[in-house]
Amino acid sequence: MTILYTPNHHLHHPQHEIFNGEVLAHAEVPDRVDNMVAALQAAEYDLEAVNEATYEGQLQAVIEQIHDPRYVHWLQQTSVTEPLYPSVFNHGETALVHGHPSIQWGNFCTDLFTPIMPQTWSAAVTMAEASLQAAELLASHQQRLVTVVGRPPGHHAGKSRVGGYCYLNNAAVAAHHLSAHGRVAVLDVDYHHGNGTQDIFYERADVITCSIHAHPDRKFPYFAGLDTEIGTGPGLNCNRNFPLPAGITDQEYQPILESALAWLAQPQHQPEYLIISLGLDTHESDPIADFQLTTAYYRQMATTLSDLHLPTVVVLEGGYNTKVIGENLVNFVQGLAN
Ligand code: SP5
Ligand code: ZN
Repeated sequence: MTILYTPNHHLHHPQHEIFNGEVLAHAEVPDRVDNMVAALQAAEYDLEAVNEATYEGQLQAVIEQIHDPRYVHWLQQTSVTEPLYPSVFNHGETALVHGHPSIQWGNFCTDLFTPIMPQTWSAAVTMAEASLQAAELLASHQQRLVTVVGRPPGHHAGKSRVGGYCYLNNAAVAAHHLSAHGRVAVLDVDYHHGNGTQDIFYERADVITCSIHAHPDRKFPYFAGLDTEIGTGPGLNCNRNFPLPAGITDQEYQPILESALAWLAQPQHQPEYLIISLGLDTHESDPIADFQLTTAYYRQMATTLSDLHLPTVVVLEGGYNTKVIGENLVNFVQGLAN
């Protein structure tokens, strides 16, 4: 197994998220990845640092194929010296506005949890680069198992609406790149619905998407994640959601995971590559979530995933207990390599 990680994640360090007008400490912090890196190193894994774009032109093209190029250019070119939050949200009734950057951010952002920091682009593009490198290691048959450890996460970033601490959809970068080489399955096991990934591939049959998550009646992203969302056009029946109640235990999660994998691997789909959006916010101690998965379960979860015997890229998404996130990841990685 190759583990790629992104030291550049330190460039992006949001301080605050705003909920119901209240300014709260931001949950998506650099300590998350620092703890994962320390735990992996303590378990004697070699980590390969991804610092810069070796695939610069190709990466830009992939990012602009999965996201609205207007969003990509804007994020890339907007330089801020202070954190930038949206103030007004454009729901598409009028043309894109210009003017104050806080208004422009409202064209593309869905919430007050996802500020643009002075170096957000640099951090996000490194994570996307690592995801592309991971996919290319599979496509070129150099590796069958690559884990990307970094931040910011990506699965809430859709075609032209981003949010939920996500800017560029890293799992979609890997999936889109691999789709040129064979059919791809994306399984999202983050606590939150992978609405961005669903949005990007909703009309495509070459990338099958599936997400297991907290019911959106109860939790972010609220406006997507129902089991009635099954894809459309050529992508009909190529998306599946498993929205769950609070308090899910290991014993309750396991059969749902098995159903998700059976659905992904069914004969009509026949995936040749697997992308895992791995959120560790399903853990019993997560401060913003309400599932009850244990540390030991991540090993079983990964072993179950490895039973598909597909070349696999794991991309890190959420997980906000910075004390246990590393140990949980080590358990997962060990189970995957079984
Ligand atoms: C990648 C990922 O896991 N993103 C999750 C984003 C969820 N953000 C929700 C933030 C809700 C703020 N919490 C308010 C608590 C009020 N008591
Ligand atoms: Zn999450």
